[in-house]
Amino acid sequence: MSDFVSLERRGSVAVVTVNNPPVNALGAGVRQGLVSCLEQANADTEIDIIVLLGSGRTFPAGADITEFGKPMADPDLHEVILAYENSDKPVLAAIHGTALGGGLELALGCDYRCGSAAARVGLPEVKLGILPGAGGTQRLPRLIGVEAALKIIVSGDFVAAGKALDLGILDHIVDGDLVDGAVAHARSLIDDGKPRRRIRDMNAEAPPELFDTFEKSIARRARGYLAPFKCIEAIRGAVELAFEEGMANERKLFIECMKSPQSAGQRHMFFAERQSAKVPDVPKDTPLRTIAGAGVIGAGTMGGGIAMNFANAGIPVTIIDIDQQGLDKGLGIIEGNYAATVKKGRISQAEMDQRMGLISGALDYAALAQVDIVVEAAFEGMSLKKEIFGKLDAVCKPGAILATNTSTLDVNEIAAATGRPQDVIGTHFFSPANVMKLLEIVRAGKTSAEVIATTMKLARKINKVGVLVGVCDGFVGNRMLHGYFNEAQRLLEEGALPHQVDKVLYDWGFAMGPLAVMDLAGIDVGWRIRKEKAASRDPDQPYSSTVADRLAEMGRFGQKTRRGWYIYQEGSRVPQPDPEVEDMLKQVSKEKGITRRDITDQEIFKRCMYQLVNIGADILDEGIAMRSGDIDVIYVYGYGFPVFRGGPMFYAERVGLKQVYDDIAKFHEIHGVTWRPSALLKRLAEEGKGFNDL
Ligand code: T1G
Repeated sequence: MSDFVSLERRGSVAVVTVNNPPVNALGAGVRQGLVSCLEQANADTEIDIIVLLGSGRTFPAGADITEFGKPMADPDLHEVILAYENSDKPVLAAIHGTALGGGLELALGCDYRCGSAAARVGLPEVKLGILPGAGGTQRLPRLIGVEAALKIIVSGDFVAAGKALDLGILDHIVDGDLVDGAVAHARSLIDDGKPRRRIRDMNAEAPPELFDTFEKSIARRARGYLAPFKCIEAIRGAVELAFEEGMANERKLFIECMKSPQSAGQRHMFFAERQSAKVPDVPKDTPLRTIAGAGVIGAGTMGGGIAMNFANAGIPVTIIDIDQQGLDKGLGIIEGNYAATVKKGRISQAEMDQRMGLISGALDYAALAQVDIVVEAAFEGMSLKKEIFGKLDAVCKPGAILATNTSTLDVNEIAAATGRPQDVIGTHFFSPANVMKLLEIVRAGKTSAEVIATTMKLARKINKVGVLVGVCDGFVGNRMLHGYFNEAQRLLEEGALPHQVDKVLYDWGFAMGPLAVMDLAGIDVGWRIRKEKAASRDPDQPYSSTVADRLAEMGRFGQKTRRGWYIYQEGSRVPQPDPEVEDMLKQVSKEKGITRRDITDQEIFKRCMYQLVNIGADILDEGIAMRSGDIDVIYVYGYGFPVFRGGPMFYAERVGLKQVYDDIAKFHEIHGVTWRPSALLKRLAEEGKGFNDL
């Protein structure tokens, strides 16, 4: 018996229960308890069979990730699984919640596995930059076949109970109470004289070309990653080596991945994402408002995507637009998006119909009188937004949350256009809004704790990663992006070319380089915002144009005009260098008296990356972001920053803030005010501290 594992006897069935909330992670205490309870059950002559399960919300969801990098206390997970595999009496794993990683590997060490209908299983270690290191790459291929195991292990995706039964991971689905059902099933296994079944004794067979084919099939989406390919190598061992050799090979590859900077980055992201959901100054017991109905202002690209999020979460949503034509067009695009998803087999026609049934359109704001939240997604203009919020203030019921999808404007100023600023908040979605995971949630000066807590919770409900930030120009993501884009353009004025700059960031792991991103987002979008801001700020202040503005003035708006920094062939999104752009850059350098020079890839990398870090440090210093990890989550989920690099702030931490500061100080000397080092960065560098020490 231990604090973490209990043993109960139900007739001739021993029930071993793991109790280590919140997810029954297989920490040291659990491992010790599992072995001692097994010994007791095996020593008990009354016992015929052992049932293993987890208490609370789930079967063990893996090894304890917080133990990684620390000396491992005995017994390690291998020994625990071996003990269960060699148990004198048969063992039935009874799964509910999520049996993941080491948890599923433990279950694979048992003779039989049953589960509740809502259970899910998986080996998501690849998402932590590692691989299943307790026999998963050896036992799963033996149990369900190599191809199916490759898909599960390399994707890291969870498998629902029904599918797990079809694949043979589960042998039986339990209806009703899990413990009672599992004990009854255990008795039937004994009564039916079911044989012991050790997966290790089974064979894994596959044609050798399967692994090469599979590797090719993941090459594009696993670009830059280490772990997916190490997973394939380990599973190949299950086919080509004897069990023990395959286990040793798995161990070697596991340690290699665990020591990799990639895994450090991905593990950082695992915890940073969970931390980002916490708002220290909003108490856990803050009352939440019910969100049973939503409204969206604007049936454009963003409005349509936002509405789909609500419908996907089962929340009825009404879209308001200024005219029927706009409304019909927006609803038509939504229908088209769903039809494309049905075609890809990701949702059924019935699910599409159900979701479309939750989306309605209207021209009159009165249709929003009873909704619980409205998200305004109209054109990015302050006067228009104020007008809209004035109307919402007049028609929406007391307690309705009034949210704006602005990506740059002052949410305080928008809130001031209502008599209820405490109910106003920013919900900055990313395009395409029904796909991108990030939701930058902007707390304004008067936003109430209830509205913050409700919106953070809603983000999870609509399957977003919500990160809370303060109000400033461009909030966190776009403010940093502004510096990053501008530095890329300065590099172009000094001698670099668009494809050179983009290749550096792309090869490092970004989904796209800065110039290709500008072409995708639309060069004209930033241009119009910059012009509007310049006009509203100081009409007499000469507007410092960038080379991007020169492109816009040439009518090169990016992919939408098939000309931007690159040229795009009809129907293609493949960027091709355009000599006309190179000529324009040379012209601008000449006008600015800049002698163009060869610029190294390393300088390009540092100048782009350290703009993100330096501005990120200012944002932390100002309290616009609560944690450096929040900034990392924003960049990985919103801006295509490679997850295996852990985010810009984590990356800087790994380089060492002293080194980063010294490089920035040098850039400041050479390139001037755009490189004024962040005061926080300077302080941490001098004190030999990191962002995590904050
Ligand atoms: N170890 C330690 N803490 C964990 C944990 C784990 N494996 N999983 C979750 N937590 C913490 C988490 O940080 C949070 O803490 C709380 O539990 C609730 O989590 C040898 C080596 C299970 C699907 O990768 O995917 O086994 O923030 O907010 O949304 O091969 O957690 O409250 O302080 O995410 O309901 C493999 C990781 C490990 C699964 C639940 N296992 N976990 O999701 O809650 S590697 C995984 C999840 C391994 C072996 C290898 C999810 C979840 P706090 P949560 P949730």
